[in-house]
Amino acid sequence: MINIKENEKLEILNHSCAHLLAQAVQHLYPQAKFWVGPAIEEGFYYDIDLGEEVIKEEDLERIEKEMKKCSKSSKKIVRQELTKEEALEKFKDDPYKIDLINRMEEGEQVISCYTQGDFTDLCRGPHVENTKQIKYFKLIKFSGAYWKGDSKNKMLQRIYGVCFENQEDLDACLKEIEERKLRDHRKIGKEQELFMNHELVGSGMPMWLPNGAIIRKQLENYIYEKEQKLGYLHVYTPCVGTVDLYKTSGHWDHYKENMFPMMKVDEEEFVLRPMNCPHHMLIYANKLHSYRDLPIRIGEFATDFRYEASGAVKGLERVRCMCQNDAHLFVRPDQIGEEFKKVVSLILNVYQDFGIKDYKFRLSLRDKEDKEKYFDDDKMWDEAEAKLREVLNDLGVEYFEAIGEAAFYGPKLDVEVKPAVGPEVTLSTCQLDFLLPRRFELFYIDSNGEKATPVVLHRAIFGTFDRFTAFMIEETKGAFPTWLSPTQVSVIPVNPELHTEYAEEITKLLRDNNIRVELDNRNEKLGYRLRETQTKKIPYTLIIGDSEKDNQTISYRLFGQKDTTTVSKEDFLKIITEDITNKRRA
Ligand code: TSB
Ligand code: ZN
Repeated sequence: MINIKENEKLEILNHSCAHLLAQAVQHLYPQAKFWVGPAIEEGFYYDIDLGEEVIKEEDLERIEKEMKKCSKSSKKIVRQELTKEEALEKFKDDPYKIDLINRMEEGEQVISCYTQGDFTDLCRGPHVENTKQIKYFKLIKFSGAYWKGDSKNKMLQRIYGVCFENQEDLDACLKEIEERKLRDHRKIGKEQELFMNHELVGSGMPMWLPNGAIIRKQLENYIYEKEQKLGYLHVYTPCVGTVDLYKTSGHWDHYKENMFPMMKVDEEEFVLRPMNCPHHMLIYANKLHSYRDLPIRIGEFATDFRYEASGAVKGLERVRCMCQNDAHLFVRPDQIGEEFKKVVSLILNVYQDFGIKDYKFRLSLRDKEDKEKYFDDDKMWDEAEAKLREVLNDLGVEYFEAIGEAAFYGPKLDVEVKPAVGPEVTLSTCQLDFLLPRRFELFYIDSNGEKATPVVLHRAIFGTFDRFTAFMIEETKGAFPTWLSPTQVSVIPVNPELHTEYAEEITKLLRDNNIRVELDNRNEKLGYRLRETQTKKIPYTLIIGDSEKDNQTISYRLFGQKDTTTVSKEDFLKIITEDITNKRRA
């Protein structure tokens, strides 16, 4: 999809279209007050206060019609520059604009506004010259958006749209948006019964249904085996800790707004844990370590709870209760580079197994000004960031930098992917931490017999099983490779009366060989049952009729294909086992 922000002409056009939207809304809702309407990567939006009114699906069409009218009226878009006083006077009845004007520094900027016919908006511009140039647009969706993104403020109505220079580009974009909606893991998750939510459990607390649980178990087994081979030591720890534990780690001071509130049990104060690092630090400290023992890699599939804003929670992708594929690697300073390299190799190796190709490495750094979010020790941060850059340059991976995205305890290398709907998210992460080992007074005995402080790498390859599964659902559009498919084989006797016995024999054979198989001998038409294996996206469909029964063979069809292949039972077992071992898509 075209990134509007990377194309100046399109950015101006989309921003102008936001004004056209505002003009149309003003015609239809005279009470409307406008906050901001920027161009974004995927088009534009406008945040609007409609008083008591709430936008509904059918309103978009009405607004769009009015926008077409405004466009056709061919009004010149005229820029006017104002002093602050003039601007305050002009917009005196509009508290939102007054807020914007007051935030502009005296003398720092020229205050400008743009007028098209009966509509004037405070805006830096630039814009196209005439409304008739804004022709190929579409309103896409709407949502609530708190004023200034703060849930304590009023909820405004946000309307999104896109605008292009010609019909073909608009059509191509709309087609992609439609396709993305079909890929949305929330939609597929419901259709394939992978997970569900219930208001009695709570927002952002998905429950994994049997089909989803199979996928998750496969992911767990897969990564556990890889980590075992790499010398990780897996542990189980409780998903609560005392407030004191999180005071020691620094989470209480720097991560509190992401945590669930404290609960008191007898005299102890507990929190649901947002991260597992403190528990793993204590496990490290449980034993004396020599420099020869390092690196020590402590892994856990660990449940965490985080406060995410209710508007931000999304399916399995952004949850409040999650399970990290976590590990903390305790290393000597001279081992940082090598150990980091191993983590990056593991990430790349896993992505290859899952066929993930579209991702970006992001070097997440602190925001030096933000003393609240980040632990205040410039020297430590400078050292950690320089070291991480050095490691990345040695590795030769391409990355971009993002200020203010680091963890409170150190800089990170994050892997970003783009979900079907919504902004980029982080999957894998590898983080460099000089802080927590100090706070927990961890040490090992170095080669001189002295106490030395280890460095910790925090890493999660899948990120969380939740987010990774959401991503895989979208990558595969729900047609999982055989090894991950909840049902791998559907056995269909052509005539349930005549062929069920042989079909049952095959089902048992497959089940005995650990293949996830279902027998569909319902009294339904063959065509109906075959279609269902396609909607369920089952990799292998076996069609069992007279010929198969007489010759003791199997005829199979792969998902999405029409032709049928006939083989012996032994050969079929070989084919599907190989498919599973190679993690191939059928
Ligand atoms: C890697 N202490 C480290 C850990 O040792 C840590 O917690 N890092 S994290 O904060 O970056 O989280 C790890 C991963 O969890 C992220 O990379 C991301 O993939 C995933 N994640 C974070 N928040 C959520 C959420 N709300 N829902 C689902 N997954 C999430
Ligand atoms: Zn950690």
